[in-house]
Amino acid sequence: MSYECILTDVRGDAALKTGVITLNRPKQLNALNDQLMDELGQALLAFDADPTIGCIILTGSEKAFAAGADIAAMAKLTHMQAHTRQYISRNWEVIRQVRKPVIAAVAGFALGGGCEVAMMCDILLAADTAKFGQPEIKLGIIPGAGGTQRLPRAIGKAKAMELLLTGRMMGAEEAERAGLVSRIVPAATLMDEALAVAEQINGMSQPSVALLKECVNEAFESGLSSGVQAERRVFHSLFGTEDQQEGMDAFLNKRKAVFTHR
Ligand code: CO8
Repeated sequence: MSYECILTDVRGDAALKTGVITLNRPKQLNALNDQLMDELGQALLAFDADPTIGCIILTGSEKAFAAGADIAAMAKLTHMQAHTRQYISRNWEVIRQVRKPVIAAVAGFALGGGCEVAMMCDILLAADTAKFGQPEIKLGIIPGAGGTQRLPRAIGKAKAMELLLTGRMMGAEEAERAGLVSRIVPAATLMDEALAVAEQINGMSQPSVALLKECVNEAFESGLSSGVQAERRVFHSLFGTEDQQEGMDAFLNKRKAVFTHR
């Protein structure tokens, strides 16, 4: 598949590899237009369906993960055009359909829709140059791809309100302190670090990985007791896998587990 607004690559030499998607509209700081979002959706689903791929990494450039939805493409929209999804909002939630872990490797600006896409990922690794924000309020709009919902869940209401209502950007350190990102790494090693995390996960039992992701996401959808119940059912079901036998046998015999993902 050839794309114009993204680059795709497969990295690693183990049995399970890592799919890398790089947002690539450098002149517009990776502003997210319909074509880019369509291509991103296609690439995500293609990696998700590929049995040789474990994790997926989503990244941008040194200067920008993505500076938001493409303002030039949205500027003249009418209410009805926006509402009927003729021009925007196609494919914005595809990333949530992906069953494999998606790691956002963020350097530079992750603003507006860019911050929202990063927050839809499962792990958010930040370069020390990363800057996060939801500046939509300055454009006379509000976030439209989950910013008002995912940001307060990630960093709490007070800080989220301040960032959303003022459009202020926060740097990597503040984002880490607030719990938005899992870790800060030097910009020069961002991709190596993301690939190392992906490779670690690729070495785990993949049924466990997919179900673990489902369970954690359930924490944001349901109440505590139904979430715990869902987790318990998944926990029990994993005793039906060969990987559970292998993992526990390997521990007891002091050797490294070799999972077959069955
Ligand atoms: N859209 C379109 N073009 C952009 C965008 C953008 N979001 N961001 C930057 N660009 C373009 C600039 O217009 C400029 O183009 P040109 O060279 O042709 O003038 C080029 O990228 C470089 O940008 P700057 O010269 O501004 O670079 P600076 O380093 O001076 O500033 C900033 C970088 C701070 C990132 C600045 O570009 C900026 O503020 N950008 C806009 C950020 C923003 O407001 N983002 C939110 C957009 S709205 C949104 O994301 C809503 C999401 C809703 C999703 C709904 C789905 C259903």
